[in-house]
Amino acid sequence: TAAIKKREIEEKTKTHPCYNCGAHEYARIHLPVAPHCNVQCNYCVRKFDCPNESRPGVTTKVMTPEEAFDRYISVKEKVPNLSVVGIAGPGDALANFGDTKRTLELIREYDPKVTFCLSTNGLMLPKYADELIKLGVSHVTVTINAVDPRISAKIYKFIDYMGIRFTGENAGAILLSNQLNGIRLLASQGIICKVNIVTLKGINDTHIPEVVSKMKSLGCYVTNIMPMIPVKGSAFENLVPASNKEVNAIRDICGETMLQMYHCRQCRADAVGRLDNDISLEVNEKQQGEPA
Ligand code: CLF
Ligand code: SF4
Repeated sequence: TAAIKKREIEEKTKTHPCYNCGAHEYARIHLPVAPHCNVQCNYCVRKFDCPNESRPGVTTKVMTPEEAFDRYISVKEKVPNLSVVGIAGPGDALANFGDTKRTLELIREYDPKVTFCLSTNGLMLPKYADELIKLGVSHVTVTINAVDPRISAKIYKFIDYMGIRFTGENAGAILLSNQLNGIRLLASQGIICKVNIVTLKGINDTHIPEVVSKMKSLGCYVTNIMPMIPVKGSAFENLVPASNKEVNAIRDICGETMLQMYHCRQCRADAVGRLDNDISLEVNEKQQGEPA
């Protein structure tokens, strides 16, 4: 049965538009059920969507699991090739685990086949890895910007963990060890892991190849090196963002180590449709226009 499961997950990867650039005719839907976050990244302003996996500067309306389920059903009827349901904020999927879990349970009862995908900062991954697998999540993204707590200390203002707020290198060390152990737990069970890395010039840009080598050694499937899009009011609002050319150059170097993603669209936390044709705004408008 382990072999059957492995084959099933391989099939799902083939129709996942983020994990396979050849799967561009397939669509995904993000269900924005996760408003809270347990980390403060210096490039993020929390009233907007989590820029670890979403377009920063966008504010998404949060849904209850029941509302999210209704949206899934109505979108599934209209969007052909809808292969993936993702939970990508607007905060952290695992800092809102109850609602993330309920949403996936509702959908799984209705649709036994659709691929479940989730993105997280990884802080709570060791705690929930096993539950995610039981819920049928096959693809998990963790944003890991550094594998050295001294560098992490410059990227994260704080983490809230076990009721305590940690800062500096302590915060970086706890976050990193949970991210790495979380990925180990998932990868050992055949879950496909992607690591997002936000390029922060002068902070982690020269360190990124080391992050990628570590991810390769943990059995990650792909890394997605992204530009930072500056957000007004964030601690990094004045950090000069890396250009597409600079990001592509880092991807090319890291491509010698492992598979790289070049087609990320830095989607909204309520994205709907194909990566090259997002229809979330239409879907939002329509839903607001419908009688309550
Ligand atoms: Fe969504 Fe992310 Fe799953 Fe894709 S997005 S949770 S892996 S289904 Fe994709 Fe969008 Fe880039 Fe993310 S293009 S921001 S990588
Ligand atoms: Fe913002 Fe996402 Fe970082 Fe939380 S994990 S602080 S939502 S970028």
